[in-house]
Amino acid sequence: MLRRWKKVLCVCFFAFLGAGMVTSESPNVEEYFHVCLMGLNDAGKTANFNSLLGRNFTETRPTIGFDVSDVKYKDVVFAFWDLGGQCKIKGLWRHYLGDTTHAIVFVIDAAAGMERLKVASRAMHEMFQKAIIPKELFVLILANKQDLEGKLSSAEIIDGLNLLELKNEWDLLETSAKDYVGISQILDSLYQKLNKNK
Ligand SMILES: Nc1nc2c(ncn2[C@@H]2O[C@H](COP(=O)(O)OP(=O)(O)O)[C@@H](O)[C@H]2O)c(=O)[nH]1
Ligand SMILES: [Mg+2]
Repeated sequence: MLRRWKKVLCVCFFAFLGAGMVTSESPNVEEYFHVCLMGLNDAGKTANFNSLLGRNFTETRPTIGFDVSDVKYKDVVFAFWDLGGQCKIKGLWRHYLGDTTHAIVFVIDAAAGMERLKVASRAMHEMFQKAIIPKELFVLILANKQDLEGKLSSAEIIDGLNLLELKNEWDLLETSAKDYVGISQILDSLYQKLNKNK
């Protein structure tokens, strides 16, 4: 009888050990990155959010509160946060960003003209100066609405946003949420940056 129990215990022990080995050798659990969409009202945050989720971009409506959805890309998951409201409620951004944000996607309406770009620039730099955004966060700028006439060039946006003054690492992509232009590059750019830094 005792022998039988010893055998059972032995089998359990090795089964336990085996399970441990399988766990340690099995692929990593998917990496999870939080990405916040920011920018002035009407820039196209929600439209890009929809396009990233494969929805029709016209499903946009003024975002009330916030929306969050996961997008799986390669071996990681991005949780995209779409903040409602505008720069007027900048005070909320600090809480919205929290300590767990890995990257910011700052959306610009490239077709709204230089005056509007300057407003976006002031809002963005104010956030950085007040140290709401930690220096190590990657910032991806989307020059959105590329499908529209009279859009500013990327060089004009880099200049108008004073991007060269940013301490954070940044990149700029031209997108059209309407035509799904640049949408997969958003995921690729974030993947390259965040996966490398992890
Ligand atoms: N033509 C065009 N319109 C866009 C694009 N992205 C957003 N819009 C429109 O711009 C307006 C504001 O977009 P929305 O995503 O709600 O802006 P948000 O306030 O930044 O979330 C809506 O009427 C959208 O349909 C785009 O890439 N091209
Ligand atoms: Mg919105």
